[in-house]
Amino acid sequence: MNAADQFGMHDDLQKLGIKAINEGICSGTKWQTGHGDLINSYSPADGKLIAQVTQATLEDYQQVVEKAKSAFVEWRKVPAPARGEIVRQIGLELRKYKEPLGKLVSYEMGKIYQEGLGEVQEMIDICDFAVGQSRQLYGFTMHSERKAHRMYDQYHPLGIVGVVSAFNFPVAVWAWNTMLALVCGDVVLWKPSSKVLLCAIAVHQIIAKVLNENKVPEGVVNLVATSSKYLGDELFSDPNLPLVSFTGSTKVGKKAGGLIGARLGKAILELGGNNAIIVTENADLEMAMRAIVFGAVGTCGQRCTSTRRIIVHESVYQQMKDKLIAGYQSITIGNPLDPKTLVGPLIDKGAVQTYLDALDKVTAQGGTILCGGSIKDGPGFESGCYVVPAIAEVKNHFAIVQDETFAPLLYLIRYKSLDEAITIHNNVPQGLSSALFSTNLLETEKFLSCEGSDCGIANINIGTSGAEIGGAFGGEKDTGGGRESGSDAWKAYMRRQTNTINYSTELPLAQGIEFNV
Ligand code: UN1
Repeated sequence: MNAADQFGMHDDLQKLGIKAINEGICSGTKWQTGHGDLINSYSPADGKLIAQVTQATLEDYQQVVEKAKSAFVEWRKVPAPARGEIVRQIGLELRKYKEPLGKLVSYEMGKIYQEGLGEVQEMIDICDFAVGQSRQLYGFTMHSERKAHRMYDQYHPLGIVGVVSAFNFPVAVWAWNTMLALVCGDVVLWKPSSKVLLCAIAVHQIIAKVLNENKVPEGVVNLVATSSKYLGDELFSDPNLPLVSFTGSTKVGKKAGGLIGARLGKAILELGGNNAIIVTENADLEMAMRAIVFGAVGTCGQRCTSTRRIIVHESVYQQMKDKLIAGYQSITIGNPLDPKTLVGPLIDKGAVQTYLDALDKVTAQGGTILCGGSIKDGPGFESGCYVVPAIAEVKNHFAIVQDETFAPLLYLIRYKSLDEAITIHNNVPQGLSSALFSTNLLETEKFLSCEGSDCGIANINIGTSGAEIGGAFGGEKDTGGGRESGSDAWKAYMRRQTNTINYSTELPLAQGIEFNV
């Protein structure tokens, strides 16, 4: 019995409407066969072919864009709370499919089932958030400097929002963007990572019922399942997409940002992180250990928020190191669908090679591997994607430490003073997530002050990963500067307009200018 049968995956694929060969284009409720080659989706859990998808071509994409453009003209006129009602119903539908969808995320991407469920929960949470937001698309009102004048700003829908998501969050990233975009009156075109297309197809199968029952026009929520063989730069350069939200590597993000910027489009870039936790001499080391292990080995180190560097005060360094090594030794590695597993596979063999290369570089640059770093083989590990998470002692300036390795490789760095720790912390190109463990107010407040962490997310006594949807999510520097999800991130999905109204019979000019004609 293979892993899929053992954990009831076949029944779940059926529940989610996944067939042996799946159409790759959806405009809401209508599916279309892409004109490109078939693409295979293999599970990193057992190496088995799950199903195939007919890829969309550039021409298919262009047709979807045309349909989306017409749909936008209708959708923007639907009152925002009525758009929110559609999102509310999508949230209810996702609740019904939380288990099968969570399981497919786990099986197709490789994160453990608990994290697959967590990802679907993030989708549900952002639906609830967006429903409330649909009645709160507020602008400000201002007092005019002119008599009998009134000023305010308001937010209008933007148009087509392109969502280009990465393999590591196959469904949640779409939801953070799409639920806000929908209540804002935008239409969405989703290009998911070609490594996890079945998750995207399942999501569209789930929401089709709601779109159908509410007669949402075709072209409001679109899926273009394809790979870079057919579509990449064209999407970023497409002037029909006023906003593109891109999640992926800094390398690809810089190129995407350049192409979007060249046409003066708007971009939300969610790129790489190099997230650190500072552990001070006043930290609860047991709590810190649990947060670090979850942050470093969770999702097999493939979150952009994964913990990559631990900066530890010299007085507690040895203790922290021993605790972490002991913590790592207790981790169960195995099939992500097995409830006992804490660490599943990497996404594919290419990722395994990147991990091995990074470990070689650590040693070559003067670091020491303290534990882990091998490939798992034998029964249950036939896919060749399973590795043992590693801890290494390094210096922050090593080239390999400055880079994001998307794998479970954790660096230990020692410090003497908090100022030095913060300098080390900020001394990387990326700026996504960060944390400090301490019970000392002076230390925690300094870390959150303008002299502290330079990241988009800074936490105290919790880890770097697992952010709640209620906050704006994103980071600075090479992380790209975008914000999505909660707080006022919705504003990026709308165009802003300042209005001045004169209700007098005079025509005074601003700044007191006299201009008599
Ligand atoms: C990502 O890895 O692309 O904070 C996003 C977290 C998740 C999001 C991660 N809520 O870890």
